[in-house]
Amino acid sequence: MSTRQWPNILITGTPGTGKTTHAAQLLEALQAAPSTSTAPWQHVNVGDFVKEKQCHSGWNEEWQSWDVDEDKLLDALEVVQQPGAKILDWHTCDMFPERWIDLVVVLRCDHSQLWSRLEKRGYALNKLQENNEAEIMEVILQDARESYAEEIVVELRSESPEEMEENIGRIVAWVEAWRRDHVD
Ligand code: DAT
Repeated sequence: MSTRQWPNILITGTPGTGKTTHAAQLLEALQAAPSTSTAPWQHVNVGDFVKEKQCHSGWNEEWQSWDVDEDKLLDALEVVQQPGAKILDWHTCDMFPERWIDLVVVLRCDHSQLWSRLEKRGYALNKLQENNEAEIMEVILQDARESYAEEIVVELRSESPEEMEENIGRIVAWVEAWRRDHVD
């Protein structure tokens, strides 16, 4: 049982599904809502964190990404997650200890829309194909369901600004409910 005063939220999904956009908007919404604004909310983009804290063993040319050193990353993040009120944003969800996370949001997107989002980002064909297939095969959703208790994993569609707004509202309401259940 966590002793956190505020929950940690993990926003995950295939690259391009909208994690960083959601995390930024969620941060604003939580900072604005009177019921949640007293917490020191922070958005932790884990990809950026890996780079900043050098939790990697070098640049992978083939995949155009850092090879993550999981032990280093977990050590560095242990301290960060500890007080709660963190929005973690990453495309991998099965690495974190279960006790760190109170809600796992898995964002989903139609694979052809995802392809064009990632094409705009300039991804190479191997990365486009890998991510397209991962979204079709629901890889992240399955990883989330295998790694966390069923009741804390929610799958949300992220194909339009309206859906994003609705998702943010749902997550803020969830945080309010978490506070009622755990602290108030
Ligand atoms: P991620 O962090 O998962 O890689 P992102 O937040 O950078 O994804 O979003 C990728 C692109 O898609 C970006 O141009 C914003 C757009 N996008 C994401 N979610 C969206 C949504 N629900 N509606 C419209 N556009 C969206």
